[in-house]
Amino acid sequence: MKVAMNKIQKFALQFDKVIKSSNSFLLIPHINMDGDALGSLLACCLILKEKGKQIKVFTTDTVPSMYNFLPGVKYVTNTLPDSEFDCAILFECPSYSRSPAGNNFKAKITVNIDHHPDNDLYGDLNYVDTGASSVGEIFYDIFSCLEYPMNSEIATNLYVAIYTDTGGFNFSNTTNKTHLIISKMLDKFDLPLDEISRRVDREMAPGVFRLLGHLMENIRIHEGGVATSILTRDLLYRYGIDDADHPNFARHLFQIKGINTMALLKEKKDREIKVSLRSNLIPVNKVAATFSGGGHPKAAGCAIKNVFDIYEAERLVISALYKMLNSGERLQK
Ligand SMILES: [Mn+2]
Repeated sequence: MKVAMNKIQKFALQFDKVIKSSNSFLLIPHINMDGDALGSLLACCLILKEKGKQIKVFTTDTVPSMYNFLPGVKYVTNTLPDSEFDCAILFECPSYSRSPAGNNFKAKITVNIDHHPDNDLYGDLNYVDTGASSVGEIFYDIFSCLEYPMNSEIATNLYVAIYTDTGGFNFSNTTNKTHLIISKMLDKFDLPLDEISRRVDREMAPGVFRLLGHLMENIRIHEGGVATSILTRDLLYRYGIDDADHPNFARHLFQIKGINTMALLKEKKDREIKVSLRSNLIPVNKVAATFSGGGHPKAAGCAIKNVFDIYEAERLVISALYKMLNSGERLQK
């Protein structure tokens, strides 16, 4: 009996053709890489290295310290060669504006793999599955379809990608398939789960921990279940924290009973305000889009420029959130 090929199998075969016909690869995670972008990228990097390919990993960011232990992290660089690559792979960059290289790289073929709903399909080869918990889950499927040999280092990277994007298997993007993938990996490989979750999730430097305490103490609760939190440069200085080292505070702050939507505003160096949005009631990716941002319906982000200060940005965000709340539009169940 001939079984019809599903979407991921079709894509995997095309991906395999590109891998086979290419020798040099440029791998790019999204700006402000997270565990999913980095873990998926490093898993792919190690697979391609095993195949004897030449790999260059490029970002303009430094690797957040909690991911320093990931196998293959030494391959991450901040230099982009002028030469042409056979293939560029972009990891969850919905558009070139989310790529640290923009589209200023030379590649014969560009592959775009993502799970964000606002992906604009700029690649020669695109795979976007908004139902996947993480890009890590997508790569697990691709490697499995193609029977690419995995090892514990590759599995560690995929595990971290899936673990971080599902909030440790807590968020609603966690499915039976997510657990099945984890189960299959744990069946084959002895992964140090406690150490992984401690390093990527629980552990914070003393100053970071105290800063989180400050943010919790000073969270601003507004009408209708909206909360905002303000992280100024001054606070970073007071707690002795390097900008590159923030963990994801939004998740820790979004735990107040009765709060359905929250915004964490962070003051960046050039007076830009970065905003992280979370909600279990309204699609915050649409709110982020009004400030040229994007993301997932329940977790999104944007940057606001040309404001007088972080408090002006806060007022703009609160008013955009109320606009969405008052429109009656709700997250789809
Ligand atoms: Mn992701």
